[in-house]
Amino acid sequence: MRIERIELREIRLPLVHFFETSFHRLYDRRIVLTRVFSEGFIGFGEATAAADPYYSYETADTAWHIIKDFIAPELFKRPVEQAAAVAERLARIRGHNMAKAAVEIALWDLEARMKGLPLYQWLGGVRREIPCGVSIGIQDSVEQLLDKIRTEIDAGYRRIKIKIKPGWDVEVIRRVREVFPDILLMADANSAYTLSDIDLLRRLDQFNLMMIEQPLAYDDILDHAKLVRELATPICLDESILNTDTARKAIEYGCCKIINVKLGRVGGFAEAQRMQAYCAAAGVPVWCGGMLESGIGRAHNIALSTLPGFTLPGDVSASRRYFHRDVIVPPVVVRPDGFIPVSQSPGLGYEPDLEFINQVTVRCETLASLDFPVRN
Ligand code: OSB
Ligand code: MG
Repeated sequence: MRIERIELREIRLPLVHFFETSFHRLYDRRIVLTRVFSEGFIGFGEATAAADPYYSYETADTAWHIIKDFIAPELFKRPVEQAAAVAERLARIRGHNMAKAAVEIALWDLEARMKGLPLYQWLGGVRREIPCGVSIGIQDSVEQLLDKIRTEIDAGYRRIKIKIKPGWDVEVIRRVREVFPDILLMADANSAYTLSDIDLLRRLDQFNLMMIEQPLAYDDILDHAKLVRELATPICLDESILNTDTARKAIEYGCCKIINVKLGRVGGFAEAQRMQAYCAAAGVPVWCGGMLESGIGRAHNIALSTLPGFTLPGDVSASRRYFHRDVIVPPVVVRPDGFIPVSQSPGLGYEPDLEFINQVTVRCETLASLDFPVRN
């Protein structure tokens, strides 16, 4: 494929409800969308970087910079044989996985459209419906949290994840368990604890949690191995797993029992496929994480969730939980049984709503190959 143009576009979308994690409270999203043009086809992607560097060092602005100044020039040099080979072409750029993924996943969409196949099939997905969980942020009160859990259970979601941080942990989970003794429940700390909190973390064992996600530092794996040995509850890693090699080390050194796979964090579909295959062979379950994506990133997450190893419900939920209006038509809808049926249309399976996207765009820039110049 000869890549002719890459369009970068920043949109802003207010969230239906604020989303609070151990590192910030968020009211709206700044999202960088990508469009890749080749041979009359267009592929769509999304950078999962947030506006701020609190989940990872990448931001919407660093993604823009890295795509514009390094990724696009590299891809314009010569044709890419296939989407699966793009990550290798970009390997010289260290880190910046979300920037890389924003372009790579668009190329997978483009390639699937060229072949007339649904993206999930082109990726080797095996599921025609995916089970959904939800991630519920820290609230102003436990009552508010209980209300939200009730709403999501009633909507059909099959697993509830709540965010925790020091001061919003043991007692909150105790109240949740009193009211909902049987639901599939887990907690995500987003790196809010250290090994000195071990006594507190041990107390979480009494709540029959499916897992505790990323309790310790974002760049740690080894301290997590100590925690794995101290707790009965399985530890899942998110932030600290950046590629198959860190996944391999985490598994070999006993740092986690489960891995959350996010397309942005691992640099795209090729690496995510490799990681899920490695984890499947090692007997480690994986699930698809979320980054409050717009419908475009959400559709990519649905495709990822159809791969063989993705047996646990992910953080892939309905558009309406996040946005009053999504950037795709139709929006992502979760059935009352808690599953999303996977679209059988070519590519992403959802049509980007270009008119609405234009309305919410705050900046747009087209990067062009010298062979295919355009006026900006
Ligand atoms: O840690 O999984 C996380 C959102 C933003 C950044 C990090 C995380 C999350 C979520 C929300 O938990 C997942 C979603 O609903 O998209
Ligand atoms: Mg997480």
